[in-house]
Amino acid sequence: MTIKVHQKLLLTGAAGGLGQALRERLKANCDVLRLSDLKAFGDAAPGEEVVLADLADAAAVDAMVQGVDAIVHMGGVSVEGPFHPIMQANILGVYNLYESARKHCVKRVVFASSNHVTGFYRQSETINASHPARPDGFYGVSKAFGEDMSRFYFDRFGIETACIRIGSSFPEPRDRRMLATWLSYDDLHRLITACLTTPVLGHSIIFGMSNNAVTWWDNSQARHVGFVAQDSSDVFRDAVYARTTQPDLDDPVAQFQGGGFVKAGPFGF
Ligand code: NAI
Ligand code: 15L
Repeated sequence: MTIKVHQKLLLTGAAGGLGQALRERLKANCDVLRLSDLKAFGDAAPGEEVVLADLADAAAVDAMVQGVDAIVHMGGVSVEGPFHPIMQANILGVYNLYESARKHCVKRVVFASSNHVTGFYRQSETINASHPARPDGFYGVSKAFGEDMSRFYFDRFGIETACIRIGSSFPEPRDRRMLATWLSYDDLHRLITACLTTPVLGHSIIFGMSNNAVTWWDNSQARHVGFVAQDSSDVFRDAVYARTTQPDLDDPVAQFQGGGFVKAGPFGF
């Protein structure tokens, strides 16, 4: 199956953890991969372009987007923290991105949303894309904003977006919670590929997870995307249990899907 349906693809957040994991993998999806981040991260290799841009800078974002066919948007503040930096990168930044996409007729975006849009659901609940957002902090609120902004640009201008509510995408699950939320890098790439290649994407919300035995999320509303996870956290289960202790079930960290994010941030407890 060919996965190369775009000539020039933009990857934002290219210097970050997922950006670095996707850099080689996404070359199979395009002729030219344009890489962008706030900070310098080295020179372009063959088949690559590098365009540095602060997402909060409309002119820089416009130059970053001009000439691409589709966008994989990984850039932004990726953890809970004070509101202002989150607002600049994730709220103003996503507005700048969609305005540039509209002006330059980019018709498909894969947006790195987060499980923290719904972090205040309990670990005993199974939720789907129709459940209302219950963000667990300013970061989760900013991702919920990105989902709403992308929905508006779909309804008004026909720009299709997949909002991937990524669980925990790291080389391995780091704790017991991540046995439920883990998404392997290869499955992340498979999911992005499915979002880029499915004939009709529309505006879709998809929980980004591998084929884990324990899950809190139901992706049955995203079957049209055609993503089938091939990895599973289950192979790490024994090792994770061996190196971690039973969590305190009275602690909100163990009660809510957002884990530590439900107590993080600038408030103090
Ligand atoms: P990361 O923090 O390693 O990478 C984010 C990148 O965005 C960084 O290289 C940073 O320099 C860049 N960035 C931050 N502010 C920017 C700005 N104003 N302008 C331009 N670039 C800016 O995060 P990671 O883990 O690679 O995540 C990538 C995306 O996926 C993020 O949007 C994150 O919120 C989302 N995500 C990641 C998860 C994970 O498990 N890794 C889980 C859920 C969501
Ligand atoms: C996220 O949204 C973060 O970007 C990432 O660093 C992880 O903490 C992840 O969620 C998670 O919930 O494990």
